[in-house]
Amino acid sequence: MERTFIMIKPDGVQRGLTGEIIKRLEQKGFNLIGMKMMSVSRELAEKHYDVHRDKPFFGNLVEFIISAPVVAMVWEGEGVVASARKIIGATNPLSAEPGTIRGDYGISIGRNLIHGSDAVETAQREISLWFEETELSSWEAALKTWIY
Ligand code: RTP
Ligand code: MG
Repeated sequence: MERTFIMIKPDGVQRGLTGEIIKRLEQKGFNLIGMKMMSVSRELAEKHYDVHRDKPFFGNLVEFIISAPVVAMVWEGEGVVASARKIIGATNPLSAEPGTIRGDYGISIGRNLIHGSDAVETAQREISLWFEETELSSWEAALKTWIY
């Protein structure tokens, strides 16, 4: 089953959007299989955003992610990587469609509330960076009887 890594960034946590964000993914039908609120080390933030290391916004991005706690999650379901990106919306909240998380709640590209893996391979890398396999739960029994 496909998995994606979702992180509610410090602004999403501080604006009280954790429940709303979880609700949207949950009601879509995806399954939450791991979650932790945590302070992020500089090392982890830099590894997570390694692909952006040479971009001008890299320094500010890392400082922001380590500035206050985030909620790190793993979600599972058919097509969850691409679907979660649609639910999240475009990187710049001003361009994000209404009805998406960023479109409904954000205005600033540097404070866009939430991260979602951009491809299946990226998701695998990010999940192993942020979670131990033992921190993830199985929905196997429930899925057989309820969802599929
Ligand atoms: P994310 O990785 O956080 O889920 O966001 P994304 O895929 O939609 O966007 P990405 O291109 O991966 O950029 C990562 C984060 O860097 C910040 N950013 N700032 N021009 C800028 O100032 C700029 N561009 C990107 C955003 O916070 C973006 O989420
Ligand atoms: Mg990205």
